[in-house]
Amino acid sequence: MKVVTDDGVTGVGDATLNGRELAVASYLRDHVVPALIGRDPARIEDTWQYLYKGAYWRRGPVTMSAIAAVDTALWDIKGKVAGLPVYQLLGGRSRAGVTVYGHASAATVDGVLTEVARFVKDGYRAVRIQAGVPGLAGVYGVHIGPGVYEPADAAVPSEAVWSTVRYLNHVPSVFARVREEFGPDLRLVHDVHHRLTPIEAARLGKSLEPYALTWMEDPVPAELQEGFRLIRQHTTTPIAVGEVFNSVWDCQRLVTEQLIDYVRTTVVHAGGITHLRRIFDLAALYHVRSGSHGATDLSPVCLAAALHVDISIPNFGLQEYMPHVADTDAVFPHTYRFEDGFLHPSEEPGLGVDIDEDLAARYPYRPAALPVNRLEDGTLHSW
Ligand code: GCO
Ligand code: MG
Repeated sequence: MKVVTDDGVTGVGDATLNGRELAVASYLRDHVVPALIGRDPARIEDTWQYLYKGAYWRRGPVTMSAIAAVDTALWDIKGKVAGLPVYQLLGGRSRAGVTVYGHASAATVDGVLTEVARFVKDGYRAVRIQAGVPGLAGVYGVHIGPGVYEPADAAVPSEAVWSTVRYLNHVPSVFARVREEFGPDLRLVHDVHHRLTPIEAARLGKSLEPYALTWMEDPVPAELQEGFRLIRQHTTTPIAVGEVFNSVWDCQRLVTEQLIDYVRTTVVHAGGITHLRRIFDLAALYHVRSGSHGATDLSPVCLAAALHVDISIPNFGLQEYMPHVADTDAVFPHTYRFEDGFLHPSEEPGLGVDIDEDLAARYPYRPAALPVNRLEDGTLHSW
C-alpha cells in the first residue's frame, strides 16, 4: 500500500495475506481508502482506532492486514516528516543488531547438514531445521529447489500426504546429527506447522530436549489455547506460536498463563506497528519474547518495518529471515542489511523501503493457493 499526503510525503505498508491476498486488496480499495481521504496522516493511533472500531466487524486476518498496511504507511510518513528512522520514534535502539534465523532444509539429513554449514559460514547464530521424512513424498517447509520456498504453488491447492507416526519417529535423529556436527551453541528452531495434538507435541518436545532447541514452533493448532498447558506439563522445550494470530486477544491466554515462550506475530498480519507493539508489551510482562514470522510471502516492506520494532523493544527474541529473491528485492528497494548473523534496520528517515510500481507492473498477478495435507487414509489434516 502507498499513502500519499497533501504535502507529497509517501508512506508504504505491506498488506500481503498469502493465498487470500485479493480479499485484503478489496477491503482496502473498496472500504478503507475512501474513508482515509482528507484525514490527518499524523494521527496514527486515532486512525488505527477509527479503522478497528469503525469496522464493527473486529479482528481476523483480512481486517487486521488491511489496518496494518495503513498503520505501517503512517509510521513511514511520520518518520520521514520527523527526519528519523522509525525505530527512533519507537524509543531508539535496545540492541546492536537483530539476530535472525535462516532456513536449513533438505529432503535428506546429509542435505540438511550441508545447508546448516552454509548458514554457519555466513555468520548465522540461529538456524531453523526442517527435513524430509522417510516414507513421505514431500514435507511442507522443505525447500523444493535452491532458493525456492513458496508454499502457495498452484491456483488450486496442491495436496500432500502426512504421517505423524513417521514424522515423530524421524525428527529426533535429525537434531541428533545436527548437534553432533555443529555442537551445542548454535541456536536451533523447528516448525511443526500445527500438525500435532497436544500429547503428540509433548512427546516431540520431550524427545528433542537433549538437543536444546530455542523453540518448537506451532506444535498444535492454537485455537484450543488450553491445550498448551498439557504440552507444558511434559516438556521444557520452549514453544513459539503466533504467525497466524492477528491481535493481542489471540495471544492473551497463551501469554498471561505463560504457556508459550515466543510470540511470532508480525507487523503485516497483526494490525501494524501500533498493534504489534501492544502485543509485545503484554508479552514482556510474562517473560515472553518476540520471534516474528518472516517468510518470503511477507514483503520487504513488512521486513523493514519488523526490524524497526525488533531493534527497539526490550523483549526481542529472534527474527525469521528468508532473503527474498533478487526480483523481489528490486521491486522493493530497501536499505536494511544483513551482516554477520544480524539484520540492521535502515538509518534513513521512515522505514527505508519503497515500492517500484513500474517494475512491479512487469510481474502480473498470478493466483496461488496454499496447499492442503491429508493423512495416509485420505483424512484432511492441518498442513
Ligand atoms: C514460517 C511459516 C511459513 C508460512 C507461510 C504461509 O514459519 O515461515 O510457517 O512458511 O507457512 O508464510 O504463507
Ligand atoms: Mg511457521
